[in-house]
Amino acid sequence: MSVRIDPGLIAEHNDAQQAHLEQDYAALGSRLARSGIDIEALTQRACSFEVAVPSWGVGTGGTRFARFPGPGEPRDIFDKLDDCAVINDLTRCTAAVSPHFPWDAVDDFGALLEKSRALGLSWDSINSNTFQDQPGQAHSYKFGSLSHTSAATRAQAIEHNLQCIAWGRQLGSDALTVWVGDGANHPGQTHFQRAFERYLDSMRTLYAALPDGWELHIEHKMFEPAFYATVIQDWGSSLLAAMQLGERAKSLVDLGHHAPNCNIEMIVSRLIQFGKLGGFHFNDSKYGDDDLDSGSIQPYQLFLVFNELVDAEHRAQPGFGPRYLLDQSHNVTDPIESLMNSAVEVQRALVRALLVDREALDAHQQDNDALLASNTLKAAFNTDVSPILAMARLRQGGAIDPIAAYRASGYRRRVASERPAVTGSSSGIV
Ligand code: LRH
Ligand code: MN
Repeated sequence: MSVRIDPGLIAEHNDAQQAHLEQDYAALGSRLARSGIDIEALTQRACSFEVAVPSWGVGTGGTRFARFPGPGEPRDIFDKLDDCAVINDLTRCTAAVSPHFPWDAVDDFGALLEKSRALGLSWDSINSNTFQDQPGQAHSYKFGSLSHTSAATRAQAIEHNLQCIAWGRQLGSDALTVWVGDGANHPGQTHFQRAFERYLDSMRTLYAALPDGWELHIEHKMFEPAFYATVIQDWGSSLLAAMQLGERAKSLVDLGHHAPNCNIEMIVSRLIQFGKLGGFHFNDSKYGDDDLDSGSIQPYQLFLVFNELVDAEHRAQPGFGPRYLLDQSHNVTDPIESLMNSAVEVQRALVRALLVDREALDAHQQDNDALLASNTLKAAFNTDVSPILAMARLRQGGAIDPIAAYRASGYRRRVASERPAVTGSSSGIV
C-alpha cells in the first residue's frame, strides 16, 4: 500500500508561503542582476540538480555502542523505497536510490524494479559489503576480504561483488562502489605492499567483469574498522589503484574518511585534473567518520568542494561527471528529515558555487591578491540562496518547506502504525 505524501497537502502548504517566496525571490533576483547574474539560470540549474540517497540511511543509524530505533523503522528495501519517495516528493532532487547488498537483497528483483518505477525512483551506484560476515558464510572477513591472505576468502569476496553487479544490472544501475574494511590494528600485522597487490589482483577481476558503460568506484578511508592501517587508506592509494585498473576505475570521496583538517577540496581538484573523480559520499564530521548531516558542521568546506566542481565545469574539464550520493547515519533525528535537509544543503553548496565570479577570481589569483580572491569566494558563500532552492522545489511540485510539509503530513505517525515497532538497542551503523 503506497503511503505517498498527498500532493494536495503539498499544494496547500505551498499556497500559504508562495507570496513571501516570490517577494524574496524577486528581491534576490534584482540584487543578483546588479552583478549581471540571471537568477532564472541559477534556478534552472537547481532544478536539474540531483543527489542520490542511501537505502541504508532511511533507517535509524547507530554506533558501536548502541542504536536507538525510532517509530516506523523500515523493515526492508520496499519500506525504504517508500521513505525515499517521500524525500523526493518534497525536495524534488533525490530521484535515485543507492542500494547496499546484501542488506537490500531480495528474491524478486523484478518486483523491486517495479516498485521503484511506481515511485518514480531509479537506482544509483551499487554498494557491496565484504566488511561483515553473513550467516553461513564459508570464509570470515575478520582479517580482510579482497586483500585477504587466503585466496579462498578473496575469491568469496570477488564472487559477492560479481553478484552485486548482476543485481545492479537488473535494477538498471551502472556503477559499483567498493569500500573494504581491510587493514590492520597492529604494526607488523600485515605487509603493506603484498596486501595492496592482493587487493589490486582482486579488483582486476572485478574491473574485467564490468558491463559496458559501468564504472568501478574505489572508496578510501583512513581508519575504522582497522585502527592502524587500512589497505585503501587515502586518496593516494585509491588513485594509484584506479590508475592501475583502467579508465573506468575512479576514486570516490567520502567526506568523512579523511584526517581532521584535511584539505578535501584540493584532493577533489587533483582527482578532477586526472579524470579520476568518480563521485562523492556527502556527509559531515567534527572528529572521525561521524556520518553527520551534510553541511551541518563545516558548510564552508562543502562549498569549497563545489567551488572545485563548478570550476571544472566552467573549464569544460574532459571526462568530468562525478556521482553525488549522501552517506550518513541518522542516530538522533528522523532520517527522512535529515536526508531532506542534507540534500538541500548539498544543492545550496552548488548554487552558492555557481555565484562565484570566476573571471574576478582568476584575476585575483593571477595578481596574487589573496584577500580579494578569498573575498570573492566569501561573497558567493555569504549569499542566501534559499529563495532559489525553494523556487526550484515549488516549480517541480515539491514543498517550499519540506520539513514543515513532512511534519504536517503525519507520514511518520502513519508508518509507525503500520510497521512493527523495533525495540531494544542493538549496535552498529544500521
Ligand atoms: C564506510 C562507508 C561506505 C559504506 C558504509 C555504509 O564507512 O562510508 O561507503 O559502505 O559506510
Ligand atoms: Mn561512504
